[in-house]
Amino acid sequence: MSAVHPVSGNCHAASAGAYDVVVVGAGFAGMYMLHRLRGQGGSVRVYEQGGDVGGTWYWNRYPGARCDVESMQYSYSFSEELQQEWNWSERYAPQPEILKYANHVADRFDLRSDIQLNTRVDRAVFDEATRLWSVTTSDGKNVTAKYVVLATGCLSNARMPDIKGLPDFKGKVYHTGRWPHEPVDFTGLRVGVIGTGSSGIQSVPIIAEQASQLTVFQRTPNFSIPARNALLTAEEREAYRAKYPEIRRFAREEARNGIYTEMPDRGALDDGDNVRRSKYQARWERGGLTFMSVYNNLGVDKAANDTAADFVRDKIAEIVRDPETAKRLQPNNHPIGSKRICIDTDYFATFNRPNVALVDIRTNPIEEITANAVRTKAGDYEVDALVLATGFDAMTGSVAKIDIRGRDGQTLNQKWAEGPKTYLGLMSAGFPNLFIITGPGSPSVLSNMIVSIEQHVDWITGCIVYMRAHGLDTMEAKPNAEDKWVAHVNEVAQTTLYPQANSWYMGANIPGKPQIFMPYIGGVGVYRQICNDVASKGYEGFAMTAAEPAQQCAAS
Ligand code: NA7
Repeated sequence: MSAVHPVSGNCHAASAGAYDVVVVGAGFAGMYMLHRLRGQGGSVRVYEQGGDVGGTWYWNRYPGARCDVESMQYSYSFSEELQQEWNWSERYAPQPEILKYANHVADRFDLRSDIQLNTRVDRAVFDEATRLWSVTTSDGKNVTAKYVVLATGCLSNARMPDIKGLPDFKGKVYHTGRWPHEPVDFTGLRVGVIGTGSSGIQSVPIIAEQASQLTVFQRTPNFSIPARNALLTAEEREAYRAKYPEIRRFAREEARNGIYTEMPDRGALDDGDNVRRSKYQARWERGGLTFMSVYNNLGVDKAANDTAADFVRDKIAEIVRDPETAKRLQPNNHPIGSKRICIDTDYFATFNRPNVALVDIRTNPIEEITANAVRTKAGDYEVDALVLATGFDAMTGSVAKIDIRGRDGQTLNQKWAEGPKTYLGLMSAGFPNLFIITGPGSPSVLSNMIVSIEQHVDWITGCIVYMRAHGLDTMEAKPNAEDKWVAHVNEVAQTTLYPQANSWYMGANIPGKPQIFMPYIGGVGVYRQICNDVASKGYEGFAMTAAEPAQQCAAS
């Protein structure tokens, strides 16, 4: 006996191994996608390669790992009960607490029964005859799905650097993005950290406290602002909660980056030196990412940007006692904010410790790793353990690992060979009923990820419900709408200072990866409005086909 499925509107969902929706990944995006689709009563299967839910927070367990968005804002807003009952302990939640929250959400909303852990999706092939996706998983199983949602995360494909001799190193090697689940103790060891992005900057002060000697290998110095992390008091939490309706509304509709903060109405050059400096000083003391919103033109005007960059460079010189080390730590090859700005606890001060050394590998490159040392042009640095804080194949890396084949057998990797192409960051032409959450071409990593995740999940859910209500079978981006969107994303990026940095936003950290500015920088409020307008015009720019009679259920 077959039944019309409430979500898909077709019949296949009733049989085993046939789902309406397959979701890839059980991080914050995959979990909320499941929850929302459950609300529509559909059959959903989530596959997660990790041993538990949490996505990036499951993998990134390195010392000092915490979110750079304040915890009261880096949290789901879809459930009033959840946001009122969960007690964040610190201004910036540490990784274990965020993981605990993810687990709490999985239990509270009873999500686990539809999540299959320890299972990678290896392949997804669109069948033109049935208009279903055939999905192959790492346990050798094959299922079908009308829709596939890639909730694979933007910073989930950890990148091992291609350094000669690395496999011959005799000590332990750790990647920050694939940190072991057992405790790692560096006490008494000589440790080398390669990489000074956010993960390096967060972990260095903690590793320095344990290691007998820590050598930090820096290719590009980064701008970092003090986090000023602290315990949250009950009063602070209550004040936030009382204001949640306005905070969440602002983050969704008005903020550029999905974070509730003041919106500056002046440019940096509108103030004189003293006023400007005192404003930067106030933000430096407050701490956190909002340093960049002191003025409204730091991201677009180089002269304005220089004033903020100079301020931070001066701070580094004040904090770091050895002038040579301070100079090497001062970023000088990109505008502040054009690489994701870091926030830290005592990063620069850590270089005042007698057991910490900084090696500039731009002037003194790493030649190879030997059995017990990092060999640079100038000599060997003996180490017992290596920490690779070398980042991720960002935004496209995890999607590229899946063999995705759309119409005419075209793979997504072939289509994206010159850089990712999407319409609204949500779909790619030629790949019907395949959605991407926070994909390239959407604000994604330029925003508070949870705000962007919730927006995409709600939009995709609305779309699936619409298709069912209208008896529609497939939906896909029209090539011309996609081309226009790609051009728009690029055009907006070019009006900013972002493309001036060799960043992972540009794919510049991966040798051979096409250099295209991947996220949409128009702001989350503007972007949400665009997506809503598209939906309200009957999904303008998307081609939709009606279900064929053969697909209707025979008899019940
Ligand atoms: P990032 O920000 O990509 O940082 C990686 C760091 O590793 C960065 O300093 C790189 O230098 C350096 N790197 C990368 N490859 C090499 C090689 N081969 N040799 C030496 N140094 C290298 O990753 P994170 O994990 O720190 O942070 C990612 C995001 O997670 C962060 O922005 C937050 O949003 C959270 P480079 O700058 O490329 O010269």
